[in-house]
Amino acid sequence: MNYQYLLVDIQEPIGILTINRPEVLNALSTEVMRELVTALDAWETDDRVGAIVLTGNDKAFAAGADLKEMRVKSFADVFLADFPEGQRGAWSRIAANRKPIIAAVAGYALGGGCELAMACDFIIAADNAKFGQPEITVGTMPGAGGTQRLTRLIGKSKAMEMCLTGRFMDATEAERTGLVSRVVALAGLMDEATKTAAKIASFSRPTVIMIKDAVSSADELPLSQGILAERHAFQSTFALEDQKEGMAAFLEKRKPVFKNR
Ligand code: DAK
Repeated sequence: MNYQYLLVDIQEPIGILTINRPEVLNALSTEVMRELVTALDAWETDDRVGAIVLTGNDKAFAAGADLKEMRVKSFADVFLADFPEGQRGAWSRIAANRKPIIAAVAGYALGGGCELAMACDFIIAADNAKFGQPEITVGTMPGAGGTQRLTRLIGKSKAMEMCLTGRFMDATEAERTGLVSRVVALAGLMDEATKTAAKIASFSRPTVIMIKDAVSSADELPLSQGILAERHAFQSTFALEDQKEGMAAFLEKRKPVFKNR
């Protein structure tokens, strides 16, 4: 598959997707999102890929949905087509991908770009990263999870302030508030992100999926149901050869060899 706006690189056991529209700070047009969903859907069932890094360039992860594309649309256009047409559900589909996805964010992650980073499983940020939901400054509002995922990640007060003022948050504040898992020097961002992805991909794949599902459900489930679902998933890992191998390897003081079985 040839992509116009994505660089696609499989370095087994990980896949690296780079949004490549630098002239407009990686603005997320319908076509960019279509390509992203296509690539991520393909990797969901690709055994060569155990974890994914999604990134942009040093200046921008993505500065939002494409304002040029949106500018001319009427209410009837966006409502009837459930705009962004072709992007419908894209952010949710990315969040629901079974493979862990790390957003490696340098520069701007704004609007739909911030929402895209938050739809990933966690964010590693470069020290020049800037996050924001500036839709209000262009007369609209977040539409792909900004009011919901941001609020769950950093709490109502800060999310409300960011969505109502369009203020950007720098990397230090993003780490302090829990929006990102870690901040690293810009020069080391991809090294850190790919090493982290490779580490995840080295573990038992079924276990990785169960952990991703369990953590992801924490936002949706009441605590007692989440704890129960977690316990049942934990117990089901005992049906895996990899659980026997992992514990045997520890006790025999050797590295485990996981077979994803
Ligand atoms: N769209 C289109 N072009 C963009 C863009 C964008 N979001 N952001 C930047 N560009 C373009 C600029 O127009 C400029 O193009 P030329 O003038 O060179 O042709 C080029 O990128 C470089 O930008 P600047 O010259 O502005 O660069 P600066 O360094 O001076 O400023 C900036 C960087 C990031 C502060 C600034 O570009 C900026 O404020 N950009 C707009 C940020 C923004 O407002 N983003 C939110 C857009 S609304 C939904 C899904 C998603 C969404 C909604 C619904 N559903 C699923 C329902 C999302 C909505 C949004 O994201």
